[in-house]
Amino acid sequence: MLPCPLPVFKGKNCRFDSCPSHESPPSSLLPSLLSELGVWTALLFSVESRLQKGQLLSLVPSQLAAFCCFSENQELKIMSGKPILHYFNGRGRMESVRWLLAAAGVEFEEKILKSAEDFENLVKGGNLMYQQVPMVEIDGLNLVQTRAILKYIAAKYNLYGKDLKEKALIDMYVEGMRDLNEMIMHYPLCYPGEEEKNLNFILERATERFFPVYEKALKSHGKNYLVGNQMSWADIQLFEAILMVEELKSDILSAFPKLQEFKARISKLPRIQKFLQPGSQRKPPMDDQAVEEATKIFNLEKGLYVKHKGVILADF
Ligand SMILES: N[C@@H](CCC(=O)N[C@@H](CS)C(=O)NCC(=O)O)C(=O)O
Repeated sequence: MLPCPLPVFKGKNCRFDSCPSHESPPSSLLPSLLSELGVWTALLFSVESRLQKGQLLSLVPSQLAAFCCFSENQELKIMSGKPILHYFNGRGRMESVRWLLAAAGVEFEEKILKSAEDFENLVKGGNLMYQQVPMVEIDGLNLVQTRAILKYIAAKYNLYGKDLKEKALIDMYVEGMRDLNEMIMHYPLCYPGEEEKNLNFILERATERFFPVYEKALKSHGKNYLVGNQMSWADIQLFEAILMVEELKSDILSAFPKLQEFKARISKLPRIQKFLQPGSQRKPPMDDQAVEEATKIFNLEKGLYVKHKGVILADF
C-alpha cells in the first residue's frame, strides 16, 4: 500500500490506490485525463522522490486516476486538496462541520465572509444552491444544507454506522442534538429582556428531554460510544452539545454520570484533544461582536422569527 501524498486523501479510509470516494475513469479517457493532469506533474515528481526508482511509471494509469473523479455529468474534476468551508468567522451552523472534520482527522481551509459584500459576491458566484451558507467545497461538490454536509462527511469518513439500522439510530440521536444546537445557536439573538427565559428553556430541554436519552443509551449498552462499538457522528455531535450546554451552565452534567464518563473519554482522543487546543479552527462562543458581524453579513435584522403558537417555523 502506498503512502498517500495528498492532504485530501489523508482521511481514515484513504488508500492511495483505492480511495473510496473516487471512480476510476474509463481507460479511453486516459489521454485527455493525462493532459488535464499537467498541473499535477510537479506534484507527481515530488511523489516519485518518495518512491523507489521507476515506481512512478507503474502509477500510470491506474493510481494516477485516483487523483480524479467525475461529477454527475461526467465532467472531469481534478481533486485539489483540502475541503474549503465558506462561512462567517463564528460557530453558527458551520461549527458542527468543523467538529466532524476534525474528528475525522481531515484538514480543512476556511474562506471567511467578513462583510455583507463578501456574502453577496459568494451568492453572485452561483455556487450556493439556496443563496445560503454554510457551503463546503469537497470532492468537486459545492455542498450546502448543514445536515447534507454533515451526512456526506460522516458517510465518507466511516462515522455513519455500519448498516441501515445504525444509520437510523445515529440520525435520531443527531437530530435531537441538532434541535438543541439550534436553540443554543439562536440564543444570542434573542430579544432583549428575554435572555433568562430563553436560557432556562434551553437548560430545561437539555436536562429533561435530550441528555436523559444519551445517558440511558450509554448506560443500557455499557459501550464507549452511542451506536455500535465505534465512534460515529452521533458521538461527535453529543460531545459538541455537551460542551455548548456546559458553557451555559458548567455543572449541567452533575445528574448524568455516564455523560461525564463519555465526555472524559472523548476528550482524550488525540484528534479531539487537538481540536480543543487554543489556536485550532474551533470557534469561541458567540460574543456581542460576532453577533453583530453575523447580523450585518446575513441581514438578520430585516425580519422576525416566524412563529406559530410558539414554534419557530423559519427565521430570516
Ligand atoms: N437550512 C439551512 C439554513 C442555512 C441558513 O439559514 N444560513 C444562513 C446563515 S447561518 C444564511 O445563509 N442566511 C442568509 C439568507 O438566508 O439569506 C442549513 O441548515 O444550512
